[in-house]
Order: sequence, then C-alpha cells, then structure tokens
Amino acid sequence: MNQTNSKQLWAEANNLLVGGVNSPVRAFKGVGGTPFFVKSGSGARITDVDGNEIIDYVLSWGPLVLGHAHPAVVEAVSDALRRGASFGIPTEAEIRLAERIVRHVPSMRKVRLVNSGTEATMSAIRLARGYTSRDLVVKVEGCYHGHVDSLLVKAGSGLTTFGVPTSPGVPGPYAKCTLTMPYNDLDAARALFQEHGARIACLILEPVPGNMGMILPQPGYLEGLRDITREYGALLIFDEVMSGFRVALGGAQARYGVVPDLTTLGKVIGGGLPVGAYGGPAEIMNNLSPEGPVYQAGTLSGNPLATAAGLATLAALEAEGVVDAMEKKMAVLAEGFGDIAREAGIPIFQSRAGSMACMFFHDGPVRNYADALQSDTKRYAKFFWGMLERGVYFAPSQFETFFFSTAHGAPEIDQTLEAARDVFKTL
Ligand code: KE4
Repeated sequence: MNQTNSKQLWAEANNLLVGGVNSPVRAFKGVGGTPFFVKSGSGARITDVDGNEIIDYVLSWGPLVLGHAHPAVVEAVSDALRRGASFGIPTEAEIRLAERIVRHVPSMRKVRLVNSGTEATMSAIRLARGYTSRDLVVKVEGCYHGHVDSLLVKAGSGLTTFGVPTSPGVPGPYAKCTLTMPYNDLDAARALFQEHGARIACLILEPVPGNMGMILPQPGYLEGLRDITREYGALLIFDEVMSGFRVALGGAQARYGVVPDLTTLGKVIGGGLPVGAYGGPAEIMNNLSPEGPVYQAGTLSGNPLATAAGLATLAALEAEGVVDAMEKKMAVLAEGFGDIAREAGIPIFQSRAGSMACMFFHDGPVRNYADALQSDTKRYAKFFWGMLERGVYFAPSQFETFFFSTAHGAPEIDQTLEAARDVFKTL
C-alpha cells in the first residue's frame, strides 16, 4: 500500500503536533508503524492522501453511524452555517436535539448539551457529587470515560494501549476519591459498597464497555448494579457515549431494560461534529446552574452546526429498522470471521450488539479487563496491518471496538471477508 504522502505528512505532523496527533490512539502505537492521512470519506469508505480507498470500520471512533459525508448531514450543516456558526444565544435546534434524545432515552428527562464525551462524564460526576454531597466515585476497570482527572484510574482505551494503569498528572487526592472494580462481578461491587457505600456519590460505567475491546454484560449484572446503587443512595451513571444509539436506538438501557440515574452521550448525537450530552430526572438535573448550585458551562455547547449534524443523524437513524438492519449485517460479518478463524485454527472471541462489535485474539471468554489483557496483541497488530494493506481499516488497537454504518453493505462485507481469508493464513 503506497504511503508516500502519508509518510511525508507524518514527518511534518511530528514537527508541530505532540506525537503527530491530536488524540493518542491515532498514532497507531497499539499496532506499530505510522498512521495514514485521510483525504476524504464517502459512505463506508475513506480515501487516503495516496489515493488508497479503504473500508472504514472505525468511523471516527463511533460517531459516523450514517457513514462519511451523508447527504442529509452535509445539507443540514451547510444550511446552518449559512445562517451563522454560533451565537451563544438559545436556538430552537438545541430544543429539537434534546427532544429527539429524550424520545429515545426517556430516563434523560432533562438534558444538558456539551462539546465532548469527556465534558459529559466530567460534568455528570460533578453533578452526582453535588447532588449527594458525597465524594467517592466508583469506576469499572477497563472502562474509559474520556480524560477526566479522577477517572484516569486503570482506564481503558488509549491508556490500556500504552499500558499506563494510571496517568501521571492526576493529583493523589483525586485518585484517592476513585475506587475501581472489575466488570461483570457483582460480588466485588457488593463488597465495595458494603465498605464505602455511605460515601459513594456515584458508580459510572460503560454498560456495554467498548474501550477494553467490547464486552457484553453477563445476565443480571446491570440489574444488580442498579439494586446495589439504589440500596446505598449512590447514583448510577451509564456512560453511553459509545453505546448510545449503537447497541440500540435507546442505548444499553433500552437493550437491557436497566434505567440509570444519569446518562452521558456523545459521538452519534453529533453526527461527526463535537457534541456531548448528559441528562436525567429533573430532580437531579435542576441542581445544575443556572437552576442550582452545581456549575458547568460551555461557549459552544449546543451550537447550530453540531445540533444540525446531530438532528440529521438521529432523524435518519429513526427510519424503521435501521439499527436492526445493521445488527443483522454485523452478524453476517461475525459469522464469516468465525468460519475463517476456525479454518485457520486461530482462536478468536467475538462480541457484538447493534452496530458495534469486537474481535479478541483470545480463545475466550472475555468477561472483564483482566481477560481482555490476555489477548494476543501481536497477532492483532498483524491482523490490523494485513487488513489495511487489503483496503480494510479496523481500530489500531486490540482494546477498541469496530463499528458499522448504514452505508456498510454486502460489497463491504464481501471485500472484508475476502481480505480476512488471506490475512488469517499469515497469522
Ligand atoms: P470524547 O471526549 O473523546 O468525545 O469522549 C470520551 C469518551 C467517553 N466515554 C466513552 C465510553 C468513550 O468511548 C469516549 C471516547 N472514546 C474513544 C475511543 N475509544 C475516543 C477516541 C480517542 O480518544 O481519540
């Protein structure tokens, strides 16, 4: 795969941008080598600066559920831009986006729009601490909630890739206010709450984690967390920045029927533009400024371009059966991968729900962070590069998730499986 121009740009990027990137995972440290530079995208495919056309299963790490440059999104954002990019004054589109979010995630009765998933989780935790007047936060090992100081404790995603269990720069006292527990382990949750419950403001987790690879909740796990948090008066926060509008239109809480106290969203609700959101019952949310004492603000929160992109995306997603159709296509791909891996005698463990999925190079099961870390990351790197050379782009780390868009269809699945048939022979 010709990467002449990418290599040239990579040298320039490293001269000015830290690590050549504006977000660590893009640097391909998890798979070695150097990243390609993208020039454009359309539907399920991207074209890099050397003219290579590539099927994209990363989709900007989840937001592009309609694929690249969807006409409805392009038109909506262009139209909004012609009327002004930002006002810092209320606009109707913010109401309409909140309306659509609440329609699908009714537990988010009151919403606050922000500019990223990190802002959403950081603010939700501040709100939970303000509402409960408690300091401790519980997080799940391997879950990633953005680069929030108090949550960079055994975080997943980039930090797992870099093997840094906690990030330097997080003050000791912050880390002391954060307790961690393994995913899919109710006994550990119970024990932790029995010891600290009276001081715990909230438990935040990805109900379907996608930042240690993707792992599904064991039956009864989410229900158990709901009961335990309620028993101790701690808020349950579902970080659905990734799973929202992916594992189901209403996210994991709709798929598994477990209702959290607060929910955080991002990615899909911005359709590729910067949007995050958090929400919950008015009784909790009205503690936020200007209604209440918990402060949070943002110059560009709910801006016209991002809300236009989000509205166009959710409107298209609401079309009958779109999410189910993507789940069915994911199943075809997963079945194909399973057959190919068996023929090659290579152990893999797959998980998927809705339009997100993961393939661990691990003979399974993968139920938590410790299991995920046993994956064969060297083999994953060989898989990644073999597929990329054949025009198929998966996440540049074993500890991420891959995504479908409504634009991925039979041609993409066929090309992907044909490439995988070749690549698995080399693993
Ligand atoms: P952002 O601040 O990156 O918009 O969202 C942070 C975040 C919060 N919660 C969950 C569940 C998330 O997955 C994320 C961000 N996800 C990573 C991908 N694993 C973003 C990619 C990156 O860091 O560049």
